[in-house]
Amino acid sequence: MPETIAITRDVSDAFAQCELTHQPREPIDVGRARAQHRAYCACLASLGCRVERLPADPALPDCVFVEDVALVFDEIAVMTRPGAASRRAEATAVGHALTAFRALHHIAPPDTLDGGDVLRLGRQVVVGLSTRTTAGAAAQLAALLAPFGYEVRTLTVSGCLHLKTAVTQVAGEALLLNPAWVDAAAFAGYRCLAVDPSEPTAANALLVGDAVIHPLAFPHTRARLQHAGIRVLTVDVSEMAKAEGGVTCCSLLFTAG
Ligand code: CIR
Repeated sequence: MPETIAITRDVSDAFAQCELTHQPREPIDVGRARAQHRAYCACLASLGCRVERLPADPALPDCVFVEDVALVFDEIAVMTRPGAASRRAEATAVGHALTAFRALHHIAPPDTLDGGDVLRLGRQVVVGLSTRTTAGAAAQLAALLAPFGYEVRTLTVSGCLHLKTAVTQVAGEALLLNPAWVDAAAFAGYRCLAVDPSEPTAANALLVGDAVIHPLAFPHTRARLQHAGIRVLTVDVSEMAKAEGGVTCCSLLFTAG
């Protein structure tokens, strides 16, 4: 079995100054966020990942959310040019770490793309068009991936920050989604599980092998996942949630190749 690498980055001293789009600013306990992040890394390690922890940058409030700055495919990595200008400098350290594993390509300006808007389903890549991600970036990604046989399509995201706030993969043929934010009809051939209506932000789950990492805060959706036969490991990410982050956004997972 090829080893799964998990690139992560520690929580910035400036985390409380994170970008916010849909939520009001709430006090963030940076010490607690760090403890939660350590537990998240330990959870990844318990599932067999080799966790690489990049140091935080005190000038980059959102640097813990490494998912948004890069996409790692089996063949290449793509540095994304995040939609929030405050986040673009996050790419330097992550790109440097990725050069050990993949050839790097770049989304060119003026287009922007956040990794949280990219859902990979085998050779199918779904790109959410959001406040962070442009149609031009999706077209650039399609051109970069075409030589490797990936098909890229777009879906408009509304009501939430990223496509993967609304839908993630939770098993080989199963997705978890919030039907208020994304239409299950867009995912023909997949079994679509809905979040519990009382937990609208519960669709962000991280599939690692045959298990799913899911926030502790969503017991009703967790029960739905378990009822569907999915093994769930919970992590407390309450402080990440105050920054509009979830479980996918804190790591980049890929095989060493
Ligand atoms: C932002 O607004 O960019 C950060 N505060 C949260 C990013 C979360 N990323 C993700 O869900 N992929």
